[in-house]
Amino acid sequence: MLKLCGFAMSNYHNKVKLALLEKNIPFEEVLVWADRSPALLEKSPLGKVPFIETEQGVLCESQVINDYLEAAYPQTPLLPADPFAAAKVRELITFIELHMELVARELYGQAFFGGTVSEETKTRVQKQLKRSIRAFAGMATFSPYVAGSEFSLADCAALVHLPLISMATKIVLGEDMLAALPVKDYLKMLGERATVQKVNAERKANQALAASRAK
Ligand SMILES: N[C@@H](CCC(=O)N[C@@H](CS)C(=O)NCC(=O)O)C(=O)O
Repeated sequence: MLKLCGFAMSNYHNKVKLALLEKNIPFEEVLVWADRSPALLEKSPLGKVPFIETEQGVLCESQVINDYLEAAYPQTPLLPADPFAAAKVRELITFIELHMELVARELYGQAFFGGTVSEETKTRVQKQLKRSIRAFAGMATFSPYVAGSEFSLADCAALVHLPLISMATKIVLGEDMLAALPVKDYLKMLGERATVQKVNAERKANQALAASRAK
């Protein structure tokens, strides 16, 4: 059976987990912390999670994994059949991750892990996010899903990344930079799905486990 390896506090882990659940693909979840151990580096060259283990071998990078799942398990498609429409969904995912989450990630040390971020970094991140979020606002439809009328892989990404971007910018920069978008209503709507409830409940349990390990 396919194994999803990582920890449920990770947004990228949960992006893949949500796709697996939505597509109803049987999988086993294996707890792997991003500890940069030789065993992890053998499976995931940068020591990042998630990765999956398949009968053919190991795959890392969440979007590569979700694209593989989409191709290998065509049931319950999470991308439109039309190639251009599918590319538009992927375009949105790239925007959310490359231009928003990866930028906001520079704030996580201060926002969530008791660190500090320099004023120079805060200024740079705020400027970049302002530009990216303005672009995202013109691309995301929230009608009702982030890329249109159907639940898609873009929702698997948006569900896990948008709350972190909101929280990190609010805590570190003093303003939720997504506040002008209908993100709260969107997340509430997604929260009605059983798959999302499972992902969120297991994220909280993993957060508690991580906190108890840190003591
Ligand atoms: N581009 C990667 C990002 C994965 C990622 O950053 N994972 C984090 C956890 S949320 C991680 O493993 N961090 C540990 C590290 O960077 O050493 C993906 O899409 O899978």
